[in-house]
Amino acid sequence: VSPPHNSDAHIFRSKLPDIPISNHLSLHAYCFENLLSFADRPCLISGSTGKTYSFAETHLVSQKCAAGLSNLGINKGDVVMILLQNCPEFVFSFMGASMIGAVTTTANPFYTSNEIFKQFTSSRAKLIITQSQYVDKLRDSQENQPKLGQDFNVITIDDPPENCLHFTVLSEAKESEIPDVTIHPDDPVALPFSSGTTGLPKGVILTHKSLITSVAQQVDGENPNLYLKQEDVVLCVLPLFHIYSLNSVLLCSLRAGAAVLFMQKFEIGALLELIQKHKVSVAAVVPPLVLALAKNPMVAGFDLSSIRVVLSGAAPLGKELEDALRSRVPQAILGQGYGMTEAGPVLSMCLGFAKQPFPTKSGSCGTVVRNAELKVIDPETGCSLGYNQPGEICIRGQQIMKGYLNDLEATANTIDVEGWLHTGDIGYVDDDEEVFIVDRVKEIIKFKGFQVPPAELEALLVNHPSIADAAVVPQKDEVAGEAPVAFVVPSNGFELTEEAVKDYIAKQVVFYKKLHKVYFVHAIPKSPSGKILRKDIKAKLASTSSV
Ligand code: 4UV
Repeated sequence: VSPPHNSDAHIFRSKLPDIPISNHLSLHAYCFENLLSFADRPCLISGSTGKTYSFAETHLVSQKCAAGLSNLGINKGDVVMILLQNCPEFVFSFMGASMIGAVTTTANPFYTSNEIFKQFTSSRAKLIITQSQYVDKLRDSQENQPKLGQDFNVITIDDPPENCLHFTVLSEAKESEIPDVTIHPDDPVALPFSSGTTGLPKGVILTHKSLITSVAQQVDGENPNLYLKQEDVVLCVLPLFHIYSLNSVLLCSLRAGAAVLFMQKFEIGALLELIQKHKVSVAAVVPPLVLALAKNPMVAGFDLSSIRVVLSGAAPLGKELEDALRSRVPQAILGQGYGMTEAGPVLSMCLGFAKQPFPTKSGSCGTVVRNAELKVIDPETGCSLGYNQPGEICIRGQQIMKGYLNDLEATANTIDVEGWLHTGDIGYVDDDEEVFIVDRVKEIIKFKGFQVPPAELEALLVNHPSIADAAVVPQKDEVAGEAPVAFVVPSNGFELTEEAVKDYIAKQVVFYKKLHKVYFVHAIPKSPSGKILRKDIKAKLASTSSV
């Protein structure tokens, strides 16, 4: 299908001028390019132990890990799975893999065994780097799945259980043994999983060029869009397995010379302690964290005056909430970033974070990043729309994914022949070039910013012997933003309870994919081609919950 004639497309650009971007480099060379000017400054700080690695140490241990991975038989193009909470070893492993041209797929350590193996198998990973507490899940593979010790190695960053290796096989290898590899800018370096606009989670191929471009769009240039200084302490509480934290917290800080403070798991008291103790200056958060910072009474007992920037992203942030947080950290600039894994990930970023900032409005998701083009199209006709007209947001630039792993069809449905990536988000650009997101036309449900792919839950539901058909849609939730709820058609003659269905799903998925409600119905509304009519179900849901 040829796209509609778009030569007259209205294309939105950043207010910042384009800059030269060193995306001919490899990602590690780019991130550590300016290392010598801040070699001895703190780079990685463990929140729990206080242990700090300087930039020079971080670089050196990453090189050792590169050699160690190579010694274990990992070659250019091979995939390594990182299954870790936030910690320095995450960084050493990721950068080390990059240095030998290997690819990292990042997964949530709270995933169930099945969720882990789905991603592990689909990405054809060769090795898992994790913590001993998660190893039992890795022994729990099904008959047709790969076996620990036999088909893949496991490395733990703490005491290794039976048949596992200790992280020192990587971190104590000789950096002189790094093999000589040639890395092409279009080679993959990261493989996060995302369900995109439809279907099951898929491997998103991010290349050296895409990630360098995205980081440069944020922190490079004389007037960086996201100005990070060497004196900054950047909070890393959002999980590094998600692209938001990996890119905008870790990679951006490495490039800019700012310190990254790791917190393994969000807990408000510990978080406030850390902010006060380490004088956190930049906090990357998601709306539920904004809620905690804005509303939790404990906040009043801590000194948060070091915070100069709060970046919120991954889900919509209400204006009232933003204003409530402003009263808690009046000295800070609050703003949003808008990202999507497939987009590399950042599409737009608040220009209030720039070195020479622009005034911005609350509720906006920022302005399209520099060196990129954004357009808004009419979802029906595909024609591009002008200022203040809502439509589907599309993005084009060198930062977007190369495509989905082994899925040409899904790739073609997401990136059109003109190179535009279609986000499935509905939004508009206002007269000040600020992007506002108003709706989502894709299936994905966002629970606290985490992806919940309805197709995955629907597949599990119809696997149940007493369920004939099912559909999963989002329901509004005060704290989480959205939560998944199911419409279920029981098979003829079977009795099913809501609790039984909820338990059945809960056993198979990570906590944020659990069903919050189950509605029993006689049929799932579908189009003639068999597609679930999610709009109709959502409308029905809206009318039932208002009764
Ligand atoms: O694929 P994903 O899980 O990716 C993300 C990435 C978010 C960010 C945010 C700021 C950054 O600086 C950054 O590096 C990465 O969430 O989910 C993509 C979908 O999440 C919704 C939207 O529907 C995307 O298509 N979303 C993301 N950011 C926002 C948002 C936002 N600020 N406001 C509303 N929805």
